[in-house]
Amino acid sequence: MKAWLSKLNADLSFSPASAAELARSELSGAFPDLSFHVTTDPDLGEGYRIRREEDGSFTVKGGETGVLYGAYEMIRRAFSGGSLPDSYSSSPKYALRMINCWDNADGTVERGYSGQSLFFENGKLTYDPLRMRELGRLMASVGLNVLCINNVNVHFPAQLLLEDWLPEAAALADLFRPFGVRLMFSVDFSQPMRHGIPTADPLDPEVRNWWKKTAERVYREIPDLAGFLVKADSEGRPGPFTYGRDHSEGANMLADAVRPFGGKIVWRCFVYNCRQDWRDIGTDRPKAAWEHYAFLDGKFADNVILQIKHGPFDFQVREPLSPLLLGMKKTNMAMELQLAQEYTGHQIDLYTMIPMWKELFEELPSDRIMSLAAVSNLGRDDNYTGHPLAAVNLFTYGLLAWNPDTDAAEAVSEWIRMTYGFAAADEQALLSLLLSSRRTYEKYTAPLGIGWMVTPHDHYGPNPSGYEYDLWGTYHKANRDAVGIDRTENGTGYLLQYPAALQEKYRNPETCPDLYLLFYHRLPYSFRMKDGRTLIQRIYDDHFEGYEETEKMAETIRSLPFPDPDKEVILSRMDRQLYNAKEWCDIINTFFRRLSGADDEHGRKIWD
Ligand code: GCW
Repeated sequence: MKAWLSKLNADLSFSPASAAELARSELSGAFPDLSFHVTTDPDLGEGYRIRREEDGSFTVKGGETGVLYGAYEMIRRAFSGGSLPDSYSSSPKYALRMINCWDNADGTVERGYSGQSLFFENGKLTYDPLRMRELGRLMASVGLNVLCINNVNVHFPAQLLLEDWLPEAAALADLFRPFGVRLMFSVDFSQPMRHGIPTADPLDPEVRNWWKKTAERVYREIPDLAGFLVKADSEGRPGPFTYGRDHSEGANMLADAVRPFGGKIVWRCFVYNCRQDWRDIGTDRPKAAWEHYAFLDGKFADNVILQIKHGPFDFQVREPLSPLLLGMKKTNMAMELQLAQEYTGHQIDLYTMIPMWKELFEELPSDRIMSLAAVSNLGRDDNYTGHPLAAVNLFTYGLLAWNPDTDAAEAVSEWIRMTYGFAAADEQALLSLLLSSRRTYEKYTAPLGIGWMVTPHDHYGPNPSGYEYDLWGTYHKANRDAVGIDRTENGTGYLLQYPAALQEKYRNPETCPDLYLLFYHRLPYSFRMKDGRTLIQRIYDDHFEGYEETEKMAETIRSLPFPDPDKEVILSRMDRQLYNAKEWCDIINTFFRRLSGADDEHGRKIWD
């Protein structure tokens, strides 16, 4: 399966010599009746210019990879029913458009819902070259250019990527290079200690030297490695805190090591107390990233990029924008998204993400960040993404990372047309279903921004108090009168981490947007929403609506002419989604009814 490129033939049995050669062969394969002049100009970098000449031929001029992106732009246009441009030029908004795989050396994928790893098996780096080319092609076709192949939780023996496995890793980098895709490795901050060095202290000369030598060796084998990705002092990972050092000291030490080779250190900011006592009301987890990093603004080296999850918690269905993304003015930042549907339906439930990403950019000026990263939803399944319709998230993520002004509906339609080529009415039906799928999922799961309420650890399906007395700092504190957390200055003070305009937007429960209400406020069930409904009624209504919308979605899905083998997977997952939506709807409504004692005004069934 070649996902959205299945209509496009290409011989991937051997590696193209260069991106320009690949561009030429893709164009002649896609448009056998047209002629092309593909010329490279290094000054154009990843950008390109397309021009239709008087004789009807096309000139595609760009940097080495720019021509490839130009070729795929033409292909995407034509294969999604558009016409080829007379003149068009483009270059990416963000230099690094990254996919982070959470693949382990044993072949499992942390939070993976598409089968085993594409890169690892039984403690070894091992891959099918053909699939690697297919993947490189998929990534290039939507402008993605960095692939971090191993989990940020670096479990042994994944450290060997920088050691014994370098030759195989270099061969993998060779495979991806013509597709404009550069590898990245997640590194273990304590890795020097595997080599007899008694410490990983970033200021220790021996440690610094070890990383320098290691970087030299790695870059000798893979000169265009994008850099290292680091999860430090986060959920039990080693990091600079052990040695009384701060994160700028840790990141800058690694940055020094990769600087001579043009490498970057992508340093994740997912640092919080994951051993919180639920009785401790002085700690509010969403405040953590700001508290750990904001005071370090300006201290990071110029080749360090702080990678910050889009929200202050952890990829919940609805979270406000992380205040850190607005707060750091003198630091390179990347926003981290998650294509893997950890909290959003495990690639069983339909959940198209681009409407959510567009909302983030309403509050985040696109120039504030210099890069986008997304946790991969890829795996060894034939269709790569487990659910064939989950491929829309990979596709649209690529378009958005190239240009954050990408229109959500246009991007999703383009994916549908490339993938299925339905008649107009079917296309429209699938488009509106995909665009509304996130809202539907949101309605039947945790209400109004409160988040969590999922089955612990697995994170699929409802368990309203599963995390309530746990260590993770994710509490809703529902009792018989009220639910939610006051995060204003009268409560935890989280809201004060934002610029004044956003504080204003969320401060007052009367004016706070409904969908964020319980993230920012603790409110009685009798609270009157803007539309006059009580809070408890709104919770019931959303849940019943969420389930009804899922039933309609299932009808639409059953009526659409999906080809095999997609059809079978889509239909069986839709049945599982229906079951899940019903469980969520009934359990959440029952949970709140038992607490509040409030009846549904419309007399619908809520269990005693
Ligand atoms: O919340 C957690 C996920 C972990 C993940 C972590 C992270 C890779 O449940 O599986 O670990 O986020 O982002 O580091």
